[in-house]
Amino acid sequence: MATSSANRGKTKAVPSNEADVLRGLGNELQQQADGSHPVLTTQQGIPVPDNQNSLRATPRGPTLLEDFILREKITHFDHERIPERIVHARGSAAHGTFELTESLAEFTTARILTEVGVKTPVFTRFSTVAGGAGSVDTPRDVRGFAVKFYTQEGNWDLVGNNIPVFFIQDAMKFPDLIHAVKMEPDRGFPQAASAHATFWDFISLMPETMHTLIWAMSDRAIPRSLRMMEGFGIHSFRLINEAGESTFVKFHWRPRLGVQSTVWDEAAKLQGADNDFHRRDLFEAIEAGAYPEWDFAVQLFTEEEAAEFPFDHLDPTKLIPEELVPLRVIGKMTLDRWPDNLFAETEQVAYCPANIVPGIDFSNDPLLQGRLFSYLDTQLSRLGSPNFTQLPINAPKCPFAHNQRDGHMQMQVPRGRVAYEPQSLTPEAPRASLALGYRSFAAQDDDGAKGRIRAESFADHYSQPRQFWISQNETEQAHIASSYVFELSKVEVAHVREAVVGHLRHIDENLAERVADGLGMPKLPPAPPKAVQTQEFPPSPAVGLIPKMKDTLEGRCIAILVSDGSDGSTLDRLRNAAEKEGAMVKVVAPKLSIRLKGGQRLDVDGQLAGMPSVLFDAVASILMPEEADKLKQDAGAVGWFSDAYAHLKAIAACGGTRPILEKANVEPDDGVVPIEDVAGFLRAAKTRQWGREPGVRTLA
Ligand code: HDE
Repeated sequence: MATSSANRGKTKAVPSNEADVLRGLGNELQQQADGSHPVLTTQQGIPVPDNQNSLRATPRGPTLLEDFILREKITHFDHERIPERIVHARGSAAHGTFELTESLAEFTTARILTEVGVKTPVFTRFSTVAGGAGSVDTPRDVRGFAVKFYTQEGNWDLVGNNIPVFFIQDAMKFPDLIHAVKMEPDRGFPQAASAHATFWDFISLMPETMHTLIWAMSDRAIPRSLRMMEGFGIHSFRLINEAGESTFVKFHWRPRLGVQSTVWDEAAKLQGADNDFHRRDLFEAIEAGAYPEWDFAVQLFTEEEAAEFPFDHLDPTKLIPEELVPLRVIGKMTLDRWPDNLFAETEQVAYCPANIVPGIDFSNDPLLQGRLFSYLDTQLSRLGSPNFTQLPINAPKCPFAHNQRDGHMQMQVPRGRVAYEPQSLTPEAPRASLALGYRSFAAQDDDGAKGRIRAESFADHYSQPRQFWISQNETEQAHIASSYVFELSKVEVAHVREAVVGHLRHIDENLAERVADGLGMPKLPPAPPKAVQTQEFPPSPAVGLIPKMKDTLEGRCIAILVSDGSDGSTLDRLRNAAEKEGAMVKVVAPKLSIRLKGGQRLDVDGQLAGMPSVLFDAVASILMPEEADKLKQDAGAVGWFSDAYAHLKAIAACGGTRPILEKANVEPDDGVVPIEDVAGFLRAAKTRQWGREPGVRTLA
């Protein structure tokens, strides 16, 4: 596979297959076009003489119906859109590789999990769930984390999320959940937001949502970067070994850059500053050669061990605490190539949890079982034909042979008279192989009668949310309580707000009190009845977020504000030191081109008004006093500093900047340092100044 560095800087004039065709024909058109580019043609290959004017009867007369060039162009344009995904419509993706570092041969025959050192191509798509394809990147939402492994035994899709549990226990409830969270059908808003009545109405009536909900109210749902998110396969799957024995497995992705999130005010402002914040961040990192990497890890456990868990592992609203079953890192994924074309790849890729390879099998998780049906079904209407598996992004990269024929948009030309089995006419036609073929685990399920029944072992809805809550530090708890307040404050129906706070009382009285107080409730609403007693689990440090932030400048982006008269050597010193530690640096100024002290011209990366500080992890400023005095009058410039301060970022500033800092109410603390203290600034830029928060924000 070509690497990004090999591709960087090259612009493709024509899709490669088109170029091949032209070359293959030794087309004269190539020569006519002076060899530097091909001649523009219609889809039928007819050269286009003029791409500006349609064919008219007279210069001012009507356009002629016979203008096949115009008609073809407009017709194609009219059909360029396909239905967007019903969920996960907004996505960003990249190519890369997966490399196994530890073999699981004891547990599975899957070659992708047994052949150490083999590099398997992958295509990974991250997404928000609720918003449409054109919605923003930074709403509060669960993120999709879908990986297609093009293995030597066929495509394996691990279609996961960045939160390890899901809202509901049964696929039957999925359309209801999604109808509730999407924009309300009569008014068509809000877009990409869960803070509205229908979502919380559904939640308030479905106690099984409580666990995923508390994760979604944490800062996990407002990630800083797609590169800094964990990924989870959520459901239990099975691994099957040579002897046909099964071991349960949960799959995890761990970002090498550590986990990092934004704070809510920052996420909200990012929606205005840059719709494409996450997509751009992923693109820029890959283009810069800072390839995002994740460790791949598994939790392995037997049926007997599962029987001892104080919850049912087949219930997707439950996770298996790492303290109970530790993670075993077995591989690494690196994303190193941006797609050539968003539509052909990111949009047309079709993930499906049912795409699975020999040696891996499903579990009886009822949510997983429903998913096994839904994805292919939706893809048939989204992509319009069962032949979507022939699209380059979906086609396996291993040899394949089948008897599926015909259908809309058949791109292949299958040869021969045989498209069935058994047959005796064509010895080389494909045949099923018991030895190599996929075999389902011969599970013995014999624990009750048929019926529309929810297992009793699925009835405990509050113990794990409580465990999550008590595992958070003070800052994380304050953010969680505050997001409940924010979201519920947008729900205009009092009984829904009260019902949710009632549920929170089963998780933690203090949480319920804080949310009730934030909403101005005169007294705590009653807690609803619950089916089983809440169990008291010990805290699970692994579910925390702030402790998983990494003390590094890698993946961080630092802005340096300069203007006319700024000292170039101070700028260089800071920039070099930051870049040396792996940070990306962008120079910002009131104008796109400035004159440094000494008269030297500098073209900067962005203009101040278009580069608000929410786009950066830390900011520095090198301003002459007279420039700072001017900027002091500009609310945007003052906001650049006050936002960085309120979002708990490190700030380095020269003496000249002081007037704006004062106006922005930036007060000295460990994260506000003089520009000369490069080491101190870079140290502070690796983290957020959590201790500053009580002074800048009222939290629940
Ligand atoms: Fe999905 N989900 N889902 N989902 N899901 C889709 O498939 C569905 C669920 C996830 O980047 C759809 O091709 C049902 C859990 C991701 O293209 C659809 C249920 C998890 C993506 C669908 C679930 C996911 C999807 C929409 C409950 C985490 C984006 C378009 C039974 C483990 C994949 C499409 C991409 C997409 C159905 C629940 C993850 C409609 C019925 C749980 C990452 O088929």
